[in-house]
Amino acid sequence: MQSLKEQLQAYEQDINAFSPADAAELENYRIKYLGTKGLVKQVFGEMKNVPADQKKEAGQLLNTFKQLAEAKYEAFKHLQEQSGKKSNDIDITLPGTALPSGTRHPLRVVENEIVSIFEKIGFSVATGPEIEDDWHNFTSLNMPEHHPARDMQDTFYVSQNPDWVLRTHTSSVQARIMEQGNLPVRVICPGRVYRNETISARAHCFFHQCEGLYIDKNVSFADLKQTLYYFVTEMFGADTKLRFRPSYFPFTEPSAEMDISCTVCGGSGCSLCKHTGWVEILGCGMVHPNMLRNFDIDPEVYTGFAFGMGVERITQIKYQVNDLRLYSQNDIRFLKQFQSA
Ligand code: 2U9
Repeated sequence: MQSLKEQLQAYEQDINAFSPADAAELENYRIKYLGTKGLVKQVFGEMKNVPADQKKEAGQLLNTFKQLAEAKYEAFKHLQEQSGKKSNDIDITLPGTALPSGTRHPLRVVENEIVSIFEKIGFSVATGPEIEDDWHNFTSLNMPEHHPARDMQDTFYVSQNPDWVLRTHTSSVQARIMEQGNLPVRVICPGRVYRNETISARAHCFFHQCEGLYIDKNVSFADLKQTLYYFVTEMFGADTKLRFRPSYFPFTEPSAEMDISCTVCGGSGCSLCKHTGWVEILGCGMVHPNMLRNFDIDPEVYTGFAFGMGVERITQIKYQVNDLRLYSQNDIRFLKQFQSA
């Protein structure tokens, strides 16, 4: 009986150490232990030699050994079936399922391009709050109490506090920059602005601006023209022509509106340029001396220029998008035409 016990202990150690690398090794295990001439059958054959008073204990030992041998086989068989099943289900040599990649919003594409052009010549990006106070959005920008831009039909006021508005331009950011008093100033201010307009193809209650401000010693109108010339040639191509027309803005003097030669028809006339050959893209001017004084900057020592453009306007010129509502309707057929992320 002792020798039977020792024999079974040795077999059980082998079984516990067994780990088949593949189905062939598992099949060899099955034949060795569970086959018609296997070890389980052999040791059960030994029972005829066990004395009667030890047969019960021997039978228990033999059944435990048999159950261990069978359980080990079933466990590895199930494991191999599962892994075999998985590998049959998926053919890993097939091309992957392309996940649709997103695209950047066209206004973001254009804003990024505008900003990067000015960053290349030393401008830094400045941002500010979209809910602004009266001082930063109007008064500090030379727009006195009864300026028409303050009218309710143009501006969204916050009902909780009449001093607060949804900013009508990103000029408020430039006002905050000037307030800090760190000179020189060379900033580009992109952002969303709000106007109390009826929504249509040509007008919207919010849109996006990029305004720039450069304040230093000896800044001239020539610097403004050269800077904007650099911008339009980078944005619309080296052959782009530009012209300035006198205009008025409360925060600049002199003020001008700048046109570029039509990028669609090259100047011969089309619907984009309304058959004039010229397309207005921005407003600009020298910073009004009152503005500098509003922020304790001596206009006898410092001068500056500023400009402002609508991102939707630049996008319309670049991509012929003629309905402002398309930008906020989340129509994937429109959006997916633009730069992949
Ligand atoms: C400060 C000083 C000067 C910002 C300027 C314009 C001209 C301008 C419009 C163009 C189309 C806004 O998007 S738009 O509707 N802007 O024409 N903006 S000069 O001048 C400033 C701003 C802040 C402290």
